[in-house]
Amino acid sequence: MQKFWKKITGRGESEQPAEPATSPPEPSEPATAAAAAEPVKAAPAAQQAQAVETVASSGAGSAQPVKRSWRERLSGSGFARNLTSLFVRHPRLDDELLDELETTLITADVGIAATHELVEDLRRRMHKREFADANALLDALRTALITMLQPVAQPLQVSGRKPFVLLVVGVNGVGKTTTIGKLARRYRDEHRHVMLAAGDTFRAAAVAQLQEWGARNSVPVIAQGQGADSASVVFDALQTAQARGIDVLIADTAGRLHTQAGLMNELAKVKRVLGKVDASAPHEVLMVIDGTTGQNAISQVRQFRDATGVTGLVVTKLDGTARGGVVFALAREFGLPIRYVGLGESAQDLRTFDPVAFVDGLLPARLTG
Ligand SMILES: Nc1nc2c(ncn2[C@@H]2O[C@H](COP(=O)(O)OP(=O)(O)O)[C@@H](O)[C@H]2O)c(=O)[nH]1
Ligand SMILES: [Mg+2]
Repeated sequence: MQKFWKKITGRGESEQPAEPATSPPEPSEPATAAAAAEPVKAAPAAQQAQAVETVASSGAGSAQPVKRSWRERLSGSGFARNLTSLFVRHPRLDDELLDELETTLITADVGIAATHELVEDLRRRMHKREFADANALLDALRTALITMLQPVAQPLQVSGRKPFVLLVVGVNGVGKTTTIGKLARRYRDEHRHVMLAAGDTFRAAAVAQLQEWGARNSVPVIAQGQGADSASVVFDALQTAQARGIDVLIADTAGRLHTQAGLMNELAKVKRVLGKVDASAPHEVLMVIDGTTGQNAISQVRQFRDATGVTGLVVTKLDGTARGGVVFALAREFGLPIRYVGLGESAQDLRTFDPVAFVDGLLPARLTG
């Protein structure tokens, strides 16, 4: 188990103190003029440590970068390229095409059982002469892939509660903080009052990274120093959010602590503490998964689900990866809603999960000849 944990966290222990604050690349957004820090008193009942809040004054919402299509974002991924080249190399309907399709899907981490089922169904239909040509088979594949994803395409509704509390969990490096930054931007653009809580207190850089996203988007960030009790930061943030009539509170958490059990305990505690302030909170436990980790994602979800009661997923880094098939494997294995997917590093690249756009981004449009 310990070995597995090392594997999924995927980074050497030694790198941790030196890790720089990742500054999210958003070249089209000019740096905020005056990132006037506005210190705010902690809510009265907040626990011992004094919360520090930073908020930038303005500068958000300037020139919007062009939002690129799913196909543009996904066509460069290894998965899409492999699918396209498969149909180019096998323009005719035969068993070889299906054998290679099977290999391609398994290589992309769709999962052996799901792939086998899908390919054998296509094979049976092909032998019954249901498909006139490879285009017809491509259509059937498209439909089958979309059908696998449709049940998990359940967008997150954040309007029902005030504040709506999102607890974001997942192993180190998967894109939690980046996703929170992108969500802050999205909800703010929807004219909601957003607040962030820097619950990853394990690494100093994590707090700075969240504060930078907050400053960039004029969204307040509740933070305490490195090493502070994560549950206390989040507790404090929820009380402050309630007092200020915030619409959406998004809490970041650590993806790695000294031990795996320690992390799971901390996350469970954070969740419990939120429940003390608002019995219905958190309203969403959003688990972020790195789409390039392949089948490993399955064991990660199982573990976080058991410890924190995950209610929704975000799959990041689907741009560029050859292993994006894990989205299908996750859908089949857990049936948990996939709320968003990450198709790149800028704020616009976090998309509400859309199975049709996703599958169309992966498959070749139409075969010629
Ligand atoms: N290409 C790509 N990179 C991403 C995406 N989401 C996050 N990243 C990058 O992944 C790295 C780790 O992200 P971070 O948010 O710090 O992960 P955390 O440790 O889970 O908080 C950063 O360099 C991000 O820019 C995505 O959708 N696509
Ligand atoms: Mg982080």
